[in-house]
Amino acid sequence: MNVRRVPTTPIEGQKPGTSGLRKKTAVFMEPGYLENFVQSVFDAVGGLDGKTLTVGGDGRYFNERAIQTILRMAAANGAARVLVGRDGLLSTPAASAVIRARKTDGGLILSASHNPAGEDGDFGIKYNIPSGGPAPESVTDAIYRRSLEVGEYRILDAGDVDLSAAGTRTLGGTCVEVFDPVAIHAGIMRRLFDFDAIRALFASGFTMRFDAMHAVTGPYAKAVLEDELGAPPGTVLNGEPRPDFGGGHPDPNPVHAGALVDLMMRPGAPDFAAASDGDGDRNMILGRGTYVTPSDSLAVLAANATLAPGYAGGLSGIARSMPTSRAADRVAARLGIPAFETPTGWKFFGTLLDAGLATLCGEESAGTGSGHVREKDGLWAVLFWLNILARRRESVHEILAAHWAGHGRDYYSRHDYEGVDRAAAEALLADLRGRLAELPGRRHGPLSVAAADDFSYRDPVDGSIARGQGVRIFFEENPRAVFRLSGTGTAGATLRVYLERFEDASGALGLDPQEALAPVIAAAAEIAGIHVRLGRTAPDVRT
Ligand code: VG1
Ligand code: CO
Repeated sequence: MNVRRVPTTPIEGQKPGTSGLRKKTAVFMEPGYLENFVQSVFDAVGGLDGKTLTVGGDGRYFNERAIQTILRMAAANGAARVLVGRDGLLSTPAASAVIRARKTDGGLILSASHNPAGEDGDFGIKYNIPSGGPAPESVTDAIYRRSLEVGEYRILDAGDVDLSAAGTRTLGGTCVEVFDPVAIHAGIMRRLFDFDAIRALFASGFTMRFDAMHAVTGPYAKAVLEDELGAPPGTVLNGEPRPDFGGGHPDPNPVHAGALVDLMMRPGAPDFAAASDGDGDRNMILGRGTYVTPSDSLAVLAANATLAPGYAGGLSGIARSMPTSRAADRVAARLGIPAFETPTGWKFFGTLLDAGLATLCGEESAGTGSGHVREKDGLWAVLFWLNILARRRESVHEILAAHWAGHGRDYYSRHDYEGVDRAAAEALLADLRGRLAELPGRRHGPLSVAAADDFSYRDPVDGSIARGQGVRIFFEENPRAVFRLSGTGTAGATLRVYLERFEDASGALGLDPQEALAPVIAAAAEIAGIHVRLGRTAPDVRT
């Protein structure tokens, strides 16, 4: 078979954001765009000669076409072997698990996570390193630099590889191994959690709904929850992956998974519910009449971790992203283990996990995970909760209330202003950064500013530094407001405002979060001039 060398020109705007490269699907489908990025990855990691790669995606529109292109390019670049999930499907955590279990030289994951899919939607691709985690900035920068200078890409003149059944095929000199995407991941879950206890919980009549949102987790959730743990058929909702995710927005939050939240707030609701995102790395946790914020979820998992066999020996440390509430820090302090605060994005947890400094990690955006893989893992979090529920035999609400009664409550909400003018949003942040020194001492309603900074992080393992990771405003009375711009959008800009306030165990623990946070919300809007600068009076999404 013939290797073609096709000239390629640098394409504007390939700098990967918080998590890989994301663009409109139409951009990825432009001749040479995907190819330029893929060749840049291969070149930036020192070529593919004799190497083994893992490839799979969340099943969105263009998933299989992109994989066929990547396979031909991997073959033309001399790869020895490529592992591909059947039908080209692999959730992000499953891809991480396969890279680790099979010790491949990294992998390519095709996903734009929770961003809507389809011809008019978004597409994305990211390279994960051999540890199974997202590439650190040193690697993404090298890929970006290469994408600006790469002169040609190599591709094999060959037909499509059959991905519809497990088995081994050859493509030029490369072995393409198609495998069952569910098995490796399910095997890890079986070792970490008390499946017998969870089976007994379902057998006792415990009811649950898992909303896969027509994205990649459906097959994983059905195999584990229904087939293996005995949850009745119908427990998994929207379990068939579709190229357009059923026209939905698979972001597991109270707005985009609103139907599930409504179901759980009605009389006669199931005991437990969860939802996952497009690529299966996030989770939303609900109990009957109860929404668990992702920050609280991380804290509850950490406080109850020893109930799960995989964590029975205790935790080495807990890491959270900076905008995540400080609830997990309180658990770490109680357990006498270190707490880490990292910038937004899972890649920052990798070094801590590799070094064994942290066992559990979490982000306020509904990502939780542990050292079992190097990505956040939606189904893992759901099984962890089920393990805790099975062992404690209390409701989600009771577990949460007991947690607050023991540790106090961090009232928390994230306000997103979506699709705003990029220049206006950047000006808002730049202006805030310019005024950091003037803010302390200022009063805003009942609150006065104690300190303000722009978060920067020094990785305790490799010493790398990440600056400008978000403006933090601390108030005397303990609340905190954080401002940053999303790095995962593809149109305009999204301003994220993270708001929190702590109430100790003797305080009011049962307030509505938006009411409890009202003074912080008002102070944040005033300090940043949100309404004037963005022309918006309210956020689009509150989580
Ligand atoms: C968002 C979340 C962040 C998460 C990232 C990728 O980033 O806030 O916590 O790590 O998405 O998650 P941003 O820059 O838009 O705030 V996923 O599920 O898209 O891989
Ligand atoms: Co995701």
